[in-house]
Amino acid sequence: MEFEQAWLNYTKKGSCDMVDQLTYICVKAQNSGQDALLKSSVAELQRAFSGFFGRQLALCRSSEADKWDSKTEHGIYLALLEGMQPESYHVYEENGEITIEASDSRGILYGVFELIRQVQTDRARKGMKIFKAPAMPLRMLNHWDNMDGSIERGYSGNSFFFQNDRILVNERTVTYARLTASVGINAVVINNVNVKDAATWLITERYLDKVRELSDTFAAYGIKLYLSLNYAAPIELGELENADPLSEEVRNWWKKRMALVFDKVPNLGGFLIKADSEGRPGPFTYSRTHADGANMLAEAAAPYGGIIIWRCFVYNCQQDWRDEKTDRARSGYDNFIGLDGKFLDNVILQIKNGPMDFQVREPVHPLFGGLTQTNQMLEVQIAQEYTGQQRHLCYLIPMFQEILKFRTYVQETDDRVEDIVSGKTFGQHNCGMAAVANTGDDANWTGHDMAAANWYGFGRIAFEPELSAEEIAKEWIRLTYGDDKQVEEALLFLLMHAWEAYEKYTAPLGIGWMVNPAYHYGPSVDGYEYSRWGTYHRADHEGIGVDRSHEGTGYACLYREPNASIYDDKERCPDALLLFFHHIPYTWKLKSGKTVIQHIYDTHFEGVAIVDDMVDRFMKLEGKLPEKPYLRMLKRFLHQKEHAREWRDQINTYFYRKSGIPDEKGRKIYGGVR
Ligand code: GCW
Repeated sequence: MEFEQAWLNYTKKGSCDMVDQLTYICVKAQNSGQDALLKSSVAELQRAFSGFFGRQLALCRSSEADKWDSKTEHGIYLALLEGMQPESYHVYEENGEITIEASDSRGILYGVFELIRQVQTDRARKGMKIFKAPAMPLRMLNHWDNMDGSIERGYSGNSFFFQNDRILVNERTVTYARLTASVGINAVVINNVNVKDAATWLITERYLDKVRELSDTFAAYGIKLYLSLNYAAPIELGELENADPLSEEVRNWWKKRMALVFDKVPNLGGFLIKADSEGRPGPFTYSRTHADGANMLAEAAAPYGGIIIWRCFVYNCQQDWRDEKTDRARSGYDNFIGLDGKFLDNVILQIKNGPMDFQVREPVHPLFGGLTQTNQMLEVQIAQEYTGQQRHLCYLIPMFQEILKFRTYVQETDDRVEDIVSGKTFGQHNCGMAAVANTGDDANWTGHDMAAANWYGFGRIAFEPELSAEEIAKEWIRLTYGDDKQVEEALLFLLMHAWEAYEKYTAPLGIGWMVNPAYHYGPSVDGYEYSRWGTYHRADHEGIGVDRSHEGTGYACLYREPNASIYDDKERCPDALLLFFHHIPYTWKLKSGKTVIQHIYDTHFEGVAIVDDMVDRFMKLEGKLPEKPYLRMLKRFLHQKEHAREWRDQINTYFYRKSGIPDEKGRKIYGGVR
């Protein structure tokens, strides 16, 4: 399959004050010839400068630097030196030379991509001085790719890691690694957390040589490869009768297995595990805890520096919809809070941003701020499972930023989610942020060309959470499409309004769901209402919402104060989350002054109007954007325009029929009560 270069598009004009004098790249590091990362760094610079300026930069080792006449020629220096924080870099200009300094070669590579970004955005100026250090230690992508080549919740083609139960390593893999590393992502899980069939065998001789090849390819770009693990592997590989984490036999089995795996793939970062969740095996079968399960694996992986990332997405997916006391939102918290402090140091709990499942709006997961003695990672999803599946535009970075800035009140300062997962709050080093990836083998990688902004943006905020969503969007536009002002303005408007629009025309006020079961696309208000998944809106003719206050399921009380009291109180709970926390009459007045029902009608009309405006603005770019991406995007935007109407009309009609309350603005709502 053909593939494009996305934002590493070095054909667009960039600028650099000193480019006319730059003739060489000089590497100041011992054994630089053997360091794959330094080689990648040099190659990337050469590629970029030849793409931008048609300049072939020659490579010299430090000993040869003198041979260039320093009066007329200058170089870019890549220098490894002691004393800087891991992965951090300096990029600066002095006397016509550009220097990139770091203490490790990953820092050099990130510095190189920084310089390239500066050139592409016309900021590579005389006297520039940039110092950057990543906020989060682990910046990870989780791919849900299956070995048959399909992708769970994949919206951009098939896997480029797997095909017919084989692992693929090719040119596309290298470009993927370059794109991923260019935004500072340093870890990748290649296979689906639902580990079944051939994927269970990834930790056996059948695949380890190929896993090694892939991990070496990634390593050249500073990316550690991780695998998702099948908790029941000892059984499913036909070697043991059970997988009890406290059984000596099972523990030894894992020790031997880890010895083999790390012997074959010494670069491997570790494993991601989904256990006792949605039918996956886990320690519950043996009446053991998640800590027992995770620690068994952690102990086996520890001698090799392996990390065990254990997911907290654990809930009862066999719920009876009649049961109003059981609350899926509580389950992650209830399952893990009692285990705080019981996990080994090489275990990280991976917690979804919200307590449900990547809805367009959810409160922040109460385990953030709940756990104080456990390594934690934030899991977000850039695959837009519930946010338009990469057919609708939904730029998610503004949402992620809200989550990162959320104050947990676990302590007086440095208590935001961002502080926790950066390791600031509790002094942890095994922590960070993971995103469920949105890539596939489509030529443009992400189905919707503009969905690439989520991949780009995720890496950028995990590295530098203080960047604004808008700055990131601008960078991405500039890097991908060049410096045309009209293009920048229009695409920026689209990106910055997309989440708001999507939230407006889909499920209202934080209630979520209302999608077609199983494939999760398109409106179906009652799609999940009478199901076993624990995802209800409880609408009747008087009102809607789930009572999660102290009188209801008590979920609101899982937060620290003042969050708990705010969420618990209908009057103080933010409008955006009101139906998540409370069952509310349609006639209830929101803080905006509107009733709930009028808010529903208004936002649904507004959401569609924003999309219409977005599409109009987009269509003015005909002839300004390259034809192929323009046509690809146009198709999706026209679909979004129509589909947003479908959402609006189904939601509005549903609530009109339920409540019998007409729209006070008299707009067209279909059916029922007159
Ligand atoms: O809600 C679910 C998704 C599943 C996914 C699961 C998870 C990988 O619909 O497809 O399984 O979340 O996060 O484990």
